[in-house]
Amino acid sequence: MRKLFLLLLLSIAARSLQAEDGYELWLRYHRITGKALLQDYRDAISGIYIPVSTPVSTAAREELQKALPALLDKAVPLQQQAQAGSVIAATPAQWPAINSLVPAASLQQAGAEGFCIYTTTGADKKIIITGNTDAGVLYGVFHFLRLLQTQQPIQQLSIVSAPKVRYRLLNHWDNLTRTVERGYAGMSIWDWHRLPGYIDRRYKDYARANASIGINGTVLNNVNANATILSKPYLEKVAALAGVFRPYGIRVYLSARFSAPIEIGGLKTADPLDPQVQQWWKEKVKEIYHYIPDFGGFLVKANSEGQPGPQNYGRSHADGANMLADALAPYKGIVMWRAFVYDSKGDEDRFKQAYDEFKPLDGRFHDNVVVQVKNGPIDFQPREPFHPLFGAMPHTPLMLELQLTQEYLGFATHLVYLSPLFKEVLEADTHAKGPGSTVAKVIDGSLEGHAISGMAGVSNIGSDRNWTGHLFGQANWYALGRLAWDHTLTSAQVADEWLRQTFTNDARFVTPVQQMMLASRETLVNYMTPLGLHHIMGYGHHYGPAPWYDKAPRADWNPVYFHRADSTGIGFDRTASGSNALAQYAPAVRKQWENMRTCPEAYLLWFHHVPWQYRLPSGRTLWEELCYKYQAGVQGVQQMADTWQQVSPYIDEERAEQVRMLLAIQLEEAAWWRDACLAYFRTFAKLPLPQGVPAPAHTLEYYRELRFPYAPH
Ligand code: GCV
Repeated sequence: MRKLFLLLLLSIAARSLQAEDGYELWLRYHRITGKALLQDYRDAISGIYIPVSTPVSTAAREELQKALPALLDKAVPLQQQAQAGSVIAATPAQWPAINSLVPAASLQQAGAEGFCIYTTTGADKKIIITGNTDAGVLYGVFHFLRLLQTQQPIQQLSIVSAPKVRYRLLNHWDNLTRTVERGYAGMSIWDWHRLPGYIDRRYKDYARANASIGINGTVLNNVNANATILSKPYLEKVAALAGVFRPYGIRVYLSARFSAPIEIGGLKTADPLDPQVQQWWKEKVKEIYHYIPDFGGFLVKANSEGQPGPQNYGRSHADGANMLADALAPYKGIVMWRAFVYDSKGDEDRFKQAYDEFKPLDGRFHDNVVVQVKNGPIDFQPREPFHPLFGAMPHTPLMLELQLTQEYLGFATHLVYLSPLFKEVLEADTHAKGPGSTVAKVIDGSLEGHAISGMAGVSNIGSDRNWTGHLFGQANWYALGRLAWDHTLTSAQVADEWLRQTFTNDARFVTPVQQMMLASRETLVNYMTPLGLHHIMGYGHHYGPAPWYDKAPRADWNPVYFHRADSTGIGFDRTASGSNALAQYAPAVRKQWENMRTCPEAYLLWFHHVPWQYRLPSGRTLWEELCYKYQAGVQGVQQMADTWQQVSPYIDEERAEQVRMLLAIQLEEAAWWRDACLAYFRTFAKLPLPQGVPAPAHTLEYYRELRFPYAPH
């Protein structure tokens, strides 16, 4: 007996010392720490009852069998029938007793993918996790495990939850070579060469992680697409991945190259109105569904940044999208047609081009087309005003595209929690149908009653052991899923959940780190692009500051195009006296933003060319405020580093050290941003640095001469 006890102690000690490398993400399932709570959970949970064994219910069972014994540190057997203390996971069709235990109205509310979690009353209490479909039950299982991992009471559960958005997707910008465009976490996790024969364990863990946060689709390849993905050998590989993801409710989608009929079909044209082209796509789609019967559909980048598209043949985006949509319609597939388009013809403000091209097409897309719109009009900047297309195309479903990979936000080196950025756009009021017409209501379909609704995040996942390069990048993947499921969750809630599951429930860690996460995005905006500056980073790779850069082959790839600093002031005049991009917004928005006095300070230089000595509500001049913001950004990173040092003792050394090292780099890079930008802008403002803002560490020439030929891009 004593020996057994000693062995148990040893195994517990070994476990808590075990190095953690981040691979398990937020699905760590470590033993519940509080004694009383552990006892409560042990009392409430005696076993698992799952009456059927469909592929999805098997995934749910496996997850419960992995998690419950580990969390409770006791055996939690599979049971042949429900009894007191059973955790039951089933649809009412699979276990009809649910009908008398769970209110019918709750099940109705759960819809096709939602779930209900109920603790029954009476002497033989049970926990019922149910939904109308297997997928709903699986989401419920993951939610239940989230409750346990975040140490919530489970005595009287009565939860109903349904996703607010139907298509909740990751977009991988992964190439067939395994490089990842704008990827900073290693190579692509898709091992194309060894597929379909070799199934990496990661595929399943990827699916588990996604299902746990409600993500139900993944676009496997880069929007700058290679037509080869549509060839037979690659479809077999895609089918193998789809097979791994299916039990987790995840469908596979592909980025389609518009010129594929020429490249792999041997046709002379890809004109969407050409009957041969239409026929080619129909046959290709039929072939795809032969391999992948639940294929989700296509994502398309067309006539943008050199990609082929319908305009090559004098046709419109609607012509192109509808042709693909018609091929997919018999199988219920969809087309996600991207609105990220701009060209270098003419000198029209790049801000305006997507709206100008798409607004006239409103109502011309077929029913299974959704237009995918980036959160802002330029390109995933640290802060952008909401895209003017939101609210402007009432007859077309629009889905929101966010970027998890930190192309413009310090790559995988900077700690930036993106939920506040996501929420900022979701809560922005388009005023399309009067006050309260938020972007969230546009993209969840509720504003205009659209059946298709969606949210996508450009993936930050790669082959790095911890998946996202920076451990805190995991929080952005997590936030995408949670907010796509329920955009009313707050950033604080999402951070709290993620921290508790990923690190510890210890409040001495969770509270300060949650605060640090919540402030991190504003901190980054301050040290990179305060007051509405945008797109002033290094050319091509987008690494580091280069506000002086003016050598790009296109005007609108140059930082100088965007900040327009001169001796009189700084900023892009987008009012009626400038490019008039503001005219693309509803009158209520336009009115507020077109006046320098009422325009929110955060967007000031997005819309106005502001004199250096202009006095802001703070009483400071624009120049002073710019300097203070840059300085505040650097101080913010210093605070993050200090906080991290204080809380490190509460977590494992390996992860604490990883984050510490990255914060030290972030601090250096924040100071670099501040110094380089102020050294440059000072040449126009010709004003002294205000008190408290240190002189740049180097000359402007020094910063201008820095080169990074191998920066990831
Ligand atoms: C996939 C930006 C990025 C490109 C990306 C493009 C897009 O321009 O820099 O790498 O291409 O956006 O979203 O299509």
